[in-house]
Amino acid sequence: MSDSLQATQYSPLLGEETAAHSGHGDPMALRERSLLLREIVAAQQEKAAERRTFLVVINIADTKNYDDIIRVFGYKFADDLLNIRLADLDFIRQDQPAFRVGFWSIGLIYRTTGEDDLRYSWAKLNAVLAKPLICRGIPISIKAGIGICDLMKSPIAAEDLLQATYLAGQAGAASPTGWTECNYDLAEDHRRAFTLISDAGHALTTADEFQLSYQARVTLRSGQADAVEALLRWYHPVLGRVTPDEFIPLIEATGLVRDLTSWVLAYAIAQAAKWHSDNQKLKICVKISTKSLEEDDFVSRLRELLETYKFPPAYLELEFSERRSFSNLPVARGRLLELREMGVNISIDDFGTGTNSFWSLENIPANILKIDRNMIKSLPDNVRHQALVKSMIRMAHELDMEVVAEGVETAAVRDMLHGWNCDFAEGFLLNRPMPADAFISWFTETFPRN
Ligand code: G
Ligand code: MN
Repeated sequence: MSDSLQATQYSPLLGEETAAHSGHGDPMALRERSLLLREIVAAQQEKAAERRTFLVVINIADTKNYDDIIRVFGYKFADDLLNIRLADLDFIRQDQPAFRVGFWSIGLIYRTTGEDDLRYSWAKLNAVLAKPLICRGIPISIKAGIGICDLMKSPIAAEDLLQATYLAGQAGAASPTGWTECNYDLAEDHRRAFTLISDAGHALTTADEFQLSYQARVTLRSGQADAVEALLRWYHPVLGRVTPDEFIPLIEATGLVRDLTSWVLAYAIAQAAKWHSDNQKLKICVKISTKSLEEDDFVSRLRELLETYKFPPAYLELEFSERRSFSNLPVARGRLLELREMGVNISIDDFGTGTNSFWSLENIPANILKIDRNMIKSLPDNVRHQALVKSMIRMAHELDMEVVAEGVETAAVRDMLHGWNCDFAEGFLLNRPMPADAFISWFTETFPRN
């Protein structure tokens, strides 16, 4: 009971009370989102050829603006601000009801008969949203955006449509016109992301959805190879092969990243231990999410794994991407130092692509530097990259680090790197990542032991 009372007092989107106290004319009584969904379904079924029907979502400000305003001025001010803008927008309610879509977002169904009409409406809406906003004498800068969806052309479910149009509204804030059309691909992307997140937990318990592929690392000085990188692959039963670039960030946003990291480490170490027992003493490199490193028991779990498989820590390398930040650097640093102390190798992956590579060098206690493949790929015809890579190698050596070049695809690039004293190379020139059995037969044949 008191909940709904509070909502009326604190959310101007619900109308009456707050609008009255802020004193800005007739309040805009917004209807609930569930009612808008019903309207969308009804509109999708209309077959009136002479009329066009749109779903319009107006984001009065983006969420960043909203957060900033709350932080600096507080809720009451934010409510007043919103009421001023809602009063400006009152004209849109003349022909149709408006619905509450989010904190500072409203949705409506807009029906029109002609293009001119349409253009006029968007222009008028934009003009209102672009008006300077002054609240209690303070000019406030917020960026509005409009998302538009043609309901006559939209084949997907109402809820997905609303989500996609809301996202279009966010994109609208950045577009020169102030609005963008709903992008079904975006809605499709979100559905796909949701499927992947929902299925990841189960996939970890099945035998072969997640798999490791292996790619060798060659020592440029000798032409021999004694290290291998384990690369995670996901073969989804419906979506097929999904790349780590797609699923890792999704899983990192959930608690599942812990299970995934454990899975990868267990499989990689078990596999390498087996190769060791077959007298193929390879060093194994595994990429680890910075999130996992920050788990309290990361080091103890790893220690346990190494003991279980009697695997020497010096044959393990953990890679951390410089693109991913650590949310708690002192903790992460402490863990990395502890790992180094145990004899585990630490590398900075994707080096040269982050926004602050010097920061990584200064703060990540790594003994290996992996130069990102985008820098390597372009070497033959990019003199700036040549200068950068040469300097990176020299700098890493001065810092007592060894250097790996990723994504070496041609002999020309390999020779260039060798000439600059780069220590190791990985890439398609040597081999494409392969499943364990295929990899080890290829490896034994390519690098026979004398
Ligand atoms: O930066 P990271 O270690 O996450 O990159 C590994 C990915 O790079 C793997 O998915 C692997 O398939 C891919 N890869 C490995 N070698 C090459 C190469 O020579 N060229 C390209 N384009 N990709 C490569
Ligand atoms: Mn890597």
